[in-house]
This record gives sequence, C-alpha cells and structure tokens, in this order.
Amino acid sequence: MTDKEIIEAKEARAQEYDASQIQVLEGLEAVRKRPGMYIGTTSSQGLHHLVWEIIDNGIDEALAGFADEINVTIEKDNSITVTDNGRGIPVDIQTKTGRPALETVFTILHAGGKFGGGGYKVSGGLHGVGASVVNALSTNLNVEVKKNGKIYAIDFKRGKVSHEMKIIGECGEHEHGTKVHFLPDPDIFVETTVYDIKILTTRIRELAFLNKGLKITITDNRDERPKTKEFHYIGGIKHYVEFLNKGKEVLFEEPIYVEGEQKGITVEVALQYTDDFHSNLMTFANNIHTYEGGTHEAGFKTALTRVINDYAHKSGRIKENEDNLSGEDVREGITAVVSIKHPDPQFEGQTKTKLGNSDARTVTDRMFAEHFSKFMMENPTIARKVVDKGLLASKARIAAKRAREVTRKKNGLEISNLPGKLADNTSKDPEISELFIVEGDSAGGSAKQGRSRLTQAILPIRGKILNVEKATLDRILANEEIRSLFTALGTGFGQEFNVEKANYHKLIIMTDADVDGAHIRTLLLTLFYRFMRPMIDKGFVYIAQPPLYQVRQGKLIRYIDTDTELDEVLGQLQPSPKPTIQRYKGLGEMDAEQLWETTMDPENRRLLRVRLEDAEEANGVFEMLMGDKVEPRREFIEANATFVDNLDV
Ligand code: TTJ
Repeated sequence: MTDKEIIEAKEARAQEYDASQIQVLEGLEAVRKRPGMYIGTTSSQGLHHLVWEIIDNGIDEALAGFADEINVTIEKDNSITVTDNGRGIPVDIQTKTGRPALETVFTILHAGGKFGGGGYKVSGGLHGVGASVVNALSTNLNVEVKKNGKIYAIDFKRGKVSHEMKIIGECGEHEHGTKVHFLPDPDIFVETTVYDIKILTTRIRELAFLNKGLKITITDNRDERPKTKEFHYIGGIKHYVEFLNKGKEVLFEEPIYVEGEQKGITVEVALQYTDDFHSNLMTFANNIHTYEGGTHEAGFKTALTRVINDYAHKSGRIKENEDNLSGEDVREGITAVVSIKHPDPQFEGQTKTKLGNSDARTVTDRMFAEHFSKFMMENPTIARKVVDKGLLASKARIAAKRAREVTRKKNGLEISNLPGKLADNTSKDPEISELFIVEGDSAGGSAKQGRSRLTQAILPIRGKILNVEKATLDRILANEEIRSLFTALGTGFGQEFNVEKANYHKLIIMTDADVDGAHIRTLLLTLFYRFMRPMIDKGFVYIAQPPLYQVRQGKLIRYIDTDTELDEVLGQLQPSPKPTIQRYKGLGEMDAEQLWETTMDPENRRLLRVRLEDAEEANGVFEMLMGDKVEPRREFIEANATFVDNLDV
C-alpha cells in the first residue's frame, strides 16, 4: 500500500465509524421515542419485560451449555441485577466498528444474543436481542464481564456510553461470567417503576422448570431481611407437572416424561392424569408460553390420540366394530407440559404466541409417539388406566350430547328464548353492548334501574354458581345460572361455542368487595377459563370495582377503595363538620344512582380487564380451594389468610 492509500483507507474507516455511531444514536433514540414498538407497552408489563430481555441472554448461554446458574436481584431502588456464570460477553475490538463487542451488544439494535459470529443454536424468539433496548430505556446500565483472568466494566446512561470499557480488576484464571445492572428510566415508565416480586418469581420458577438443571435464584433487597429463593429442577418439566397437580388425585404417581431431538429441534413432554374432567395442557416454544398453541401442540395431540387408540385396539379394550376415542376423550383429566426448542421459531397469531413451523408438528408427533408407545407397552398397568379413563370420558361425552339434545328441545337454549331474569339492552350492536353479571337480586335490581339502557344489560345471579371443575358436562348444562349466561351471550356452548356470535363485547363481573364476592368471582372466572376462553383471549371479560366506603361531609361525597385512602381522605377533611362514613358491605347497599355513579358509568368507573394469566391463576386458586385434598387447602388458606379477601385480578 502506498502512503496515499493508507491515508485514504484510514479516512474511509473513520467515516464508516462516524456513520455507524450516528446509526447507533439514531437507533437508540428510536427506541426511546417509540418504546412500545420494542417492548409492547410502557406499563408494568413493559417494565418487567426489561428483566426478561436480560435474563434471556443468560438463558441462551445456559442452553448453549456454558452456564448453569443465573441470579436475579431486585435492588432497594428498584434497579435490577442479573448475573450468569457463562463465558462472558466478548470484549475484543470488532474490526467493522472499531469498538469492543461488549459495547456493541448494548448499543446496536438487534445485535444481542448472536453477538457477531458464533451465535446460538436456539434462542428466545420474542426476546434475546434486546440488551440494547433495555439500555436505551434505562437511566443507568452497568456491565461487568469476568474472563481471561480480568474484570472488564462499561457504563451507560440512557443508552449512551458514559464510561468506556476498561479493566477494573483481576479474577481467577478460570472464573467467567456476566453481570448486568440497570435502572429503568422513570421518564419512559411513567406508570410505575416498582418491580413486582410475584411476577418475577412466577416466571423465574417457570424458566427453571423449562430449562432442567439450570439454577435460577431471586433476591429482593427491598425487604428488611432479604432471603434468596432458589429454583433448580433436575427433572425439568416433569417437576412442573407435579407442581401443577399438587393437591390432586392422580391416576399414577410419577409423571410420564419423554425427550428427544431431531433436525435440531428438541422436544420434551411430561404428562400425568388426574381425576378431573378438563385438561390442562401448556405448551412452550423456546421458553415462550404459546397460549395460542400451534404446530407443536397439534403434533402432540394427534400423537396422543393415535397412540392411545392403537394401544386400546391392540389390548382389546376397543373392539373392531367400536368407535375410536376422540382427542377430547383422551385428554380428559390430563395435565401435560410440552416444551420444544427450535432453531428458528415462527410466532404467529393475535398475540404472537402461536407456533407456525410445520417441522415442529412432525417432529413433536414422531418423537412423542415413539417414546410414548414404548412407555405404554412397558407399563401395562398405567396404560390400562389411561385407556379406561378415555373410555369413561367417551361414554360421558355421548351421554352429555344426548342430554343436551333433550334439554335443548325441552327448554330451547336459543337466543330467541332469553332468560327471564335478563334485563337486555336496547342496542343490538355487540361492540357497544355490555353484560353485567351481578351478584344477588337486590344489587341486580339497583343495576337495572341505574344502568344506561342502550348499552348495558343486567343478568343477576344468585349465590354460588356451580363448581365446574368437579361437575360433568350434562350437570353443567343443566345449571340454571350457567344456562342463562350462555343463552344471553348467544355464543353456543362447548364444541359449538363461537365467540363471533357474542352479543356483548364486554362481559363485566360485578360482585361484592368481600370474601364471598371474591369467591363468586373466582367461580365465574373458572367457568370463563374453561368454557369461554376465546372471550378472555379477545379481552372481552372485565371486573367491575365497586368502592368500599362512602365519606360524606355536608354536600361533599367521596367514594373510596382502600383503608389507606380512607385514612388519607379523613386526614384532609378535618376539622369541621364531622364526616359520616359508610362502609358498603355489599353492592345491595348502594342505591341505583350510587351504583351507576361509582361502578357502572363509563365516565367514572374503573374496569379491570381479565388477562388469560389472571383467569388461569384464579383457576389454580380455585382448584386448591375446591379440590379433593384437604391438606393443601389448609396450607393455602393459612399462607394466604388475607389473599382471598383481595384476590387481585
Ligand atoms: C457469545 O459467544 C462467545 C462467548 O460469549 C458468548 C456470550 O455472549 N455470552 C454471554 C452473554 N453470556 N452471558 C451473556 C449475557 C448475560 C446476561 C445476564 C446479560 C447479557 C446481555 C448477556
């Protein structure tokens, strides 16, 4: 190279560097301008999303086989520290940018996980690329990397380097790992910057179940005496199934667990049967809960049905001229977790939680069928119980169908035949129509008087509704309250259920703010979870929030939700004249006008939208409270003495 060429090359590199720096700043500025595009929302959910983005990087390193422990800490100031014991993010200078890889990971959009070259075989499809996004949305972010016997550190403020990477100390020659500490920016997360230990713990436990052998700890340094909770499951999802079935009667003690790999796709399935009537199937792809199912779920279901039918035929439990068991039959009472890891997962559907890869269907089907049929052959006692359970379900299904046909003819479960207690609204437009399900006839009366007739329909229900977890289909269908609800809703029931036919796009549960109210709400949520799931998926289910107190001072009236707020307001109202306080023991104590003002008027009311996770949780709580076993129930009530009272969904 001539001198001239060398100078030209140098200039070109400098220009390239300038260009890439501008890109970096523009990239991270875009994240700060439209955080929703990168993390969905800036609500509490978005705040927690930051943690998942960072943890996912550690999990990728664990899945690649280089880390086996991740520690998560909520610091006193609601900043988060995540460490892993992996290889440590590379610190060498990249030729293209002239910057350390460690810097680039946190400043270039989409540079995560795959960190220039190498790359991971399997990585979280929704996450795992977001270290720079977290950086952009944090007032402070600090990283320490241990490798090569040295400790490297770099600091950022709102995404920009504030202290360049340097060596800050030495460590053992074979010590290695990454530590990331970040403080979410309150200018971005205006709603809240407070982390919820329950949300973090639940997902961390799930991640530990889904990645067997990986130890994940969580510590909350905001506590006076912080304790570290450790999640570490050698048996992975097998323990997840045991956890889900805690307190239930099981058909056989140890969950069936199968695992295999094909075409770079690993498949794990764990399952166990309980004496319940419904099925509890959870599927995951690359650690992401695929609520909407997809190809892996379809593959599993087909294989399950096929293998059980094959076995039933071979063992003579189903004769040649008899019908096969249906998919629903063989899934009755099942608790199963399907977890696959795919090199290139395609997520589809409304909430991007439906797996689309067609190879996931064939591989899941084949792997599971192969292992499961072998298991059935080797364990004839269990196999027979599984088949008999399916046969019983099939008989019940046929009986229920007959009962349904008869009932329908007799009573007409049709839209034209609206239940007597329903006070329907006048508009026929489902989009603006709301159905209030109201606890008790007296509150129902007030609601009917106070409502907006055009948009609000009222359906009073009396007392406790049926325990759908323990009832057979024909009993559920015979239940008056449940029939009224489905008839009013107009969706049909069971296999005929069609959410497109819903007469109301808001289904609002309105129960008392006490233990009984919470119980009825839980019962209703369980019913929706089991039999109207698409209504929840579409975000059509809500919970009304009646106030707890009314405080009146002369003409001034205030409605109040919590005891803390009551104290505050009373403090403000001193000294004269003495305010009168009314505690609402139930909705029935409010007159029509008060009920409208506080709980029904779209201008003033605060509705809580029920998410699938909430309903799922209510369902779990419910099973514990209503299930067969007494011991877990007592343990639960003791541990959650106040929980049921403010079951916060
Ligand atoms: C990449 O390929 C070469 C060796 O190091 C690999 C790597 O990046 N490892 C790595 C990254 N381990 N841990 C991380 C990591 C951990 C946390 C907690 C957060 C982030 C952003 C990365």
